[in-house]
Amino acid sequence: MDYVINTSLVQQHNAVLRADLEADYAALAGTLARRGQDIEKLTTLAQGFQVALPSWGVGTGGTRFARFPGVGEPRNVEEKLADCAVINQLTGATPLVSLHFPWDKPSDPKALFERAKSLGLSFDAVNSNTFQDQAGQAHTYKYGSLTAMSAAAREQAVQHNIECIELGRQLGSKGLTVWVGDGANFPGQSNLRGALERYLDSMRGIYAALPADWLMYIEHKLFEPAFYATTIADWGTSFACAQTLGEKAKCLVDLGHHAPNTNIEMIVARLAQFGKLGGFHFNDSKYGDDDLDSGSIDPFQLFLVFNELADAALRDGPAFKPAYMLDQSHNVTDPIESLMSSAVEVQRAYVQAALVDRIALAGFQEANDVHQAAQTLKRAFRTDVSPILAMARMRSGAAVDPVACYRTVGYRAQKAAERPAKAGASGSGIV
Ligand code: LRH
Ligand code: MN
Ligand code: MN
Repeated sequence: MDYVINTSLVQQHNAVLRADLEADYAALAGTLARRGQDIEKLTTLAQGFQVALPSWGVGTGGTRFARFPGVGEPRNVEEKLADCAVINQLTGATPLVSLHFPWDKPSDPKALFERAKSLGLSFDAVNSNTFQDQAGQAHTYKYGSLTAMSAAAREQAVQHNIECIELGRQLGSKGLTVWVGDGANFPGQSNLRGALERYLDSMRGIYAALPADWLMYIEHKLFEPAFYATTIADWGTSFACAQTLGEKAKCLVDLGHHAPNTNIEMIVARLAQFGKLGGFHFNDSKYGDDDLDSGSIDPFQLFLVFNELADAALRDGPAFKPAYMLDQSHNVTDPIESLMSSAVEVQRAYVQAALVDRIALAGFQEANDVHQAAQTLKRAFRTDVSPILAMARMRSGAAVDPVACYRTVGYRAQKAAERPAKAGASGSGIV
């Protein structure tokens, strides 16, 4: 395998931190043992955790006001993969990459597949893009894509999604994520029911092209770019569409795609209960679609989401396996640092949720002991599992402290020299 960072540098970094980590780990093992929990099981669990990286997250993002590029940004999909490989090498938690077409459209899918493989990476769900016009396309999406009044624009959008499936198939992907920005900016602009009928009609065409072992993830979002009525605005609409389309259609929950204060963990519980929870785009947000680093604003919410996932996994067994992906935009931090920290934060929530004493919790719930039920969750959430995560990384050959290691090896400075800035270059294409 091609390691992007010299493995002996990672080992040197770990050697310096090893003694302190072992002491912290032993102390936590003692605390957990008194609670009847085996730290080794939790470390094994942490080592098995994976969350996919968004290819569009490794370049500096931007807002609709400006983009302030960083240095050494990846200029093509191959360079994006190299950055993803660094994140995976140092965290040991991100061996999957989610591509976005046409931003990441490979000229030679087989060569890209091989390149990813040599870097220890493979591909998670591929994302289609009908929220912006592509160079040379015949019909505009200005007034919608899968819901457009123009049958030709709808057909073009359907064909693009089918092309994404074909590319994804060659890359070993097993899923297609469909998010459309379709909607209305003004009351009266579009017939609300008619738009959803057209959406379903278009989605049936895409669904029919899915290989047998693929899933289609329907991603909802409250608003933006449509500011009055978004066609797939909420989990209810997403659920109804997934239900209508069939078994292979599931709902994707992007944490930032809800109104502030929405009880997202309850949405997760509902979708899981009815077999339609397909996966996640993890990020954090204060307002809406902020795409901030996972766990940076409301880590308790992230924990509560994983608490529902742990409950669903217990109830449904191995059949329950939603796809975990990050979807973030980094404007003022180094994207590699943000993605590493975010992967660790999602992994942290996963391990903390495994700490919940579910038998005690069920007992408190049955006895209506509200205070102790709430404290049972809080006890797990307050436990600092950092030594477990660091030990999991060290045992997997990753870095005890990924960001510190990344800074020490000077990867960004090296890329700054190798990848001179391109005027107007954007990681995501969204500015
Ligand atoms: C839409 C979204 C969706 C897109 C990505 C770039 O806001 O979350 O997942 O594909 O951003
Ligand atoms: Mn998303
Ligand atoms: Mn989003």
